[in-house]
Amino acid sequence: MSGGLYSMEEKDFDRSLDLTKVKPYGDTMNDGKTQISFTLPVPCNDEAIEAAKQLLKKMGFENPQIVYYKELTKGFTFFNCYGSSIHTVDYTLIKVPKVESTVMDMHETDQFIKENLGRKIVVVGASTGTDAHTVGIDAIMNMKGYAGHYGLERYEMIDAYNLGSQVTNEDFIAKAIELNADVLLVSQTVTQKDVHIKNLTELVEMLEADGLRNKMILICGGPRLSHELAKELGFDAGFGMNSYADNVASYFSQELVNRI
Ligand code: B12
Repeated sequence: MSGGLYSMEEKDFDRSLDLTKVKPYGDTMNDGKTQISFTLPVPCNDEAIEAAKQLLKKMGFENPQIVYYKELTKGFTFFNCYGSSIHTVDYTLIKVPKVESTVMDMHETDQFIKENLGRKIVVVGASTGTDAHTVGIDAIMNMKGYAGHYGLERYEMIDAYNLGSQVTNEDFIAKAIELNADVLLVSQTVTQKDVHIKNLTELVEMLEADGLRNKMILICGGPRLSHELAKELGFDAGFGMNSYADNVASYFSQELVNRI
């Protein structure tokens, strides 16, 4: 393309996109091409391949193809497959609840806190319950940061305390009281049998019982958490994949100022 003009092919391409009926894109608009992988608990043989194809058809994929398969262990077969989705979604009707704040970098947030709050913000974070995953909470809190975004420990106007992983809700709350925390950050990675819901709900209930829930900004994060779920569980905000210290620090500093 040159000079801002579309070629005939590009015009046709754009015209065939209907945002009320969006489906996966592979080589051409609306071809529905999808790659999917799964494991079936059956031995690795021709019947397994046929079973995988039949399953793909039932899932709504036309022209199912098995492009790779391998025995994982005796009685289990792994598949990589292609197919064309027959299903579409209406993109124009989708509304996703989001954290409402202006994202600032570390220097802007420090400046904002100095000017609008005039004191340091105390933040206590942990991976709670049985959850041993520390990389997520470290990415948000560690001095060195993550993916080019400095962590909260580096902020001049934030006192950040990272308690690590497998911290019980009791110990988490006790530390928050001891440090007079403004903000609590909870990281949850493991979602097996909804253990994250149990940990998060229990924390909210304990804070409410202690009369502390409205005295602190309560935030959770993790790869399978969303702002919508966090709100449902009684948190002020939730952050999922690809979130950084900038996002959460911007949110809680602005929210603290709003609450003055
Ligand atoms: C490393 C790892 C481990 C390490 C953890 C070491 C450590 N010190 O953290 C070890 C080996 C210990 C481990 C153990 C287990 N793991 Co593991 N692990 C992983 C792995 C490979 C990477 C996770 C990670 O570090 N991601 C990188 C970080 C940066 O990403 P993140 O956590 O999403 O964080 C970002 C955001 O989510 C967000 N965020 C996260 N927390 C917070 C908090 C706040 C407040 C905010 C604002 C934002 C935020 O910001 C971060 C930066 O953008 C994943 C698979 C994968 N590739 O994701 C499996 C995975 C998470 N593990 C899994 C499982 C099942 C386990 C075990 C149960 C396995 C077992 N049967 O023993 C155990 C559980 C142990 C326990 N008690 O918790 C599953 C979880 C499935 C599920 N949804 O439940 C995964 C997805 C693997 C899989 N596909 O099955 N694991």
